[in-house]
Amino acid sequence: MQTFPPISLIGAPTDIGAGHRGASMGPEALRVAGLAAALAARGLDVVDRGNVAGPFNPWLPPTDGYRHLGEVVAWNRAVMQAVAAELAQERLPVLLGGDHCLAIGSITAVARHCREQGKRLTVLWLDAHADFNTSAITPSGNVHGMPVACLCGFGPQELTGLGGSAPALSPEQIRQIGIRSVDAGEKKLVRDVGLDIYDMRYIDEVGMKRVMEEALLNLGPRDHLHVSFDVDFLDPGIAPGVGTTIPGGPNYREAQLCMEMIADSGRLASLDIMELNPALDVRNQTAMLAVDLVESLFGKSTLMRD
Ligand code: HAR
Ligand code: MN
Ligand code: MN
Ligand code: MN
Repeated sequence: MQTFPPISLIGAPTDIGAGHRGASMGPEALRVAGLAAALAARGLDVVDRGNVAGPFNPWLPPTDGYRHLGEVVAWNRAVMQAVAAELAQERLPVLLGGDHCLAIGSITAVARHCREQGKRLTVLWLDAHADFNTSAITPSGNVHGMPVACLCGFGPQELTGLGGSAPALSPEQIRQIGIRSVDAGEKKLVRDVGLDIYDMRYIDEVGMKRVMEEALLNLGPRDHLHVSFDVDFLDPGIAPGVGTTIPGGPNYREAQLCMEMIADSGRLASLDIMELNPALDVRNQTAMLAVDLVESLFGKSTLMRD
């Protein structure tokens, strides 16, 4: 079993990049669902750093293909700084979203930390969506549909260069799991860059076990594994509390196996929990499910394997 460094929870209460209001309440819903206590009960050292701050959501239509670009940049800068501060103290940052545009700041900080420490970074992107849109092809202008493209250098300079000049990631560092909604222009772009996508069709055909074996292949002691968990990865039947539900996602056991196999890899070093929208949830069930899955991600297992 992996021994984890001390964990820092960082809330980012905004829906600035989303198409529905309400992800701004995500951090508090995860706290109410008992995230810190659940991790502490596993013997982990957990500190809740509270929330980072940023501009309010003016809820305006897109301009030049982006909604709220200035505000998105401000929030991502705040997130990047907060995540970098935890990594610098050799702590494991857990970002509580907030919409998924904030993964730009989070992963930019992680990528810089890995570069400085000579670590190899791999990002597992658990999502219904590829999040690889650009201003030219986005159907919505919502930046939560663009973070993976931005991290790979496709996007506005303010976001692609958040941590300096070079893109934070190259496409070979990313493995996407659970994908089942990709827009037409986005589809062409992910093919062109060769993004490694384990979509639902592939999960149906070979099963979650083989998918995770392939996605986690060749991780060694020099590897830093970042998990960016968009809660809409999960089937909406078990996780209704997200802004953009897409039918046909992983069921409870498939999602648990995915998390358990990540835990078994022993390489988890940073995490985002994103897109939880309490305004659309039912009695906080999606937040409680997310906490249950994150426990597995940190090594909780059935009695047969402890
Ligand atoms: N692909 C659509 C768009 O870009 C919807 C994106 C929804 N994104 C998220 N994050 N919920 O994955 O507008
Ligand atoms: Mn480190
Ligand atoms: Mn999504
Ligand atoms: Mn997403």
